Amino acid sequence: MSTPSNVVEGSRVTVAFAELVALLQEVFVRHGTSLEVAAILAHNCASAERDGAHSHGIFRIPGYISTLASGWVNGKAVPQVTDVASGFVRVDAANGFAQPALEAARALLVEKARSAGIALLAIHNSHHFAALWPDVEPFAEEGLVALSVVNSMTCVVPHGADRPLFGTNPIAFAAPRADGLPIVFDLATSAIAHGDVQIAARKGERLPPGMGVDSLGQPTQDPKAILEGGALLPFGGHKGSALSMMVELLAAALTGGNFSFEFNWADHPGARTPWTGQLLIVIDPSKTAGQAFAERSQELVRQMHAVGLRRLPGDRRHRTRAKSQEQGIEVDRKELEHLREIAQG
Ligand code: NDP
Ligand code: PYC
Repeated sequence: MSTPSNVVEGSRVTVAFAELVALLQEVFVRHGTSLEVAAILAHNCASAERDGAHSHGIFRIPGYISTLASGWVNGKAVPQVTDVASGFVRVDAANGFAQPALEAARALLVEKARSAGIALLAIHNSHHFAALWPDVEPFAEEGLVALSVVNSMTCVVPHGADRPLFGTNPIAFAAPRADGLPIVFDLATSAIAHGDVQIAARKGERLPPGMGVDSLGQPTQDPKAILEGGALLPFGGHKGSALSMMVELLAAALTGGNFSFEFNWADHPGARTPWTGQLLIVIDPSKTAGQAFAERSQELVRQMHAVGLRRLPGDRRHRTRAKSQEQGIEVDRKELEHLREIAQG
């Protein structure tokens, strides 16, 4: 992979989406995944980078590699799909990544959602190390409504408690609308994603107040204090805490996956990917009574803009995507060179 990239300024260069996908695919295969898994993870990771979702783009590659090297995750796992009931699909990800499990079940899930109006996908024995919006947005692109939750690793103190228990537990939602890209939000139920704390620590930046506590349980704005024995707080006090609890119940208890506190990766130094579960609910809104759903969601957006809203969730990401598609994905030159090196061995 020696294609020269365009220099933007200083240490920044641009790379085409297809080139980044191909490069990341080589990286994954080189570090122990099957070609099928590599293709899915590479597309996911490059999409995050393309959309400016930096906490889950190429920043995550060292974590994927160290996890694969530790033997904690099976990069060649073949997911086992079970057709449980008219609206229920289950996948055992076989200690592999969650995205290939979703891919393996996608066609059956959509078929069930279109026939019954709603279908549920329960993934367990899975590792999710990525942003959640790539899992839901494609359903909205084909006219469906999708909701997904995934739990992660203990690092969030439930509201009113003394010690961490929950994961950062994101919730992602996508719905079609008549005149534009789908409406999508994707948010951690912690005050800040763990990935963003790592990025702040790496840059030597302080966090806003209210994100986390140090090892003594005292409020801190120092990301290193949070990472080294401290913990995060849920967003919105008791409300975010309740949502995080819901994610544990849906993503773990309902799927058969681990709660965020139930796995122990201590015997696998380098392991970074939470071994948990994921739930998706897909709804076919063509079954809705009355006016088409996409028209109704467009009307909601129109009214939100009419009262002064400038930015919908997903707008920043979609704008960044458009810029990346036009000009290439902007990345750090050294990071790109490093990817090219590790793709070779
Ligand atoms: P953010 O707080 O950055 O954003 C959350 C959502 O709010 C996004 O949809 C974002 O849209 C939107 N948004 C942000 N600011 C505004 C604004 N001013 N006005 C309107 N909408 C806004 O995300 P988080 O830090 O909570 O999460 C980051 C990522 O981390 C997510 O992709 C999540 O899935 C991932 N994550 C993954 C975990 C895992 O276990 N796999 C665990 C925890 C987090 P936009 O994207 O357009 O900015
Ligand atoms: O950013 O909180 C996070 C996270 C956990 C697992 C993957 N990302």
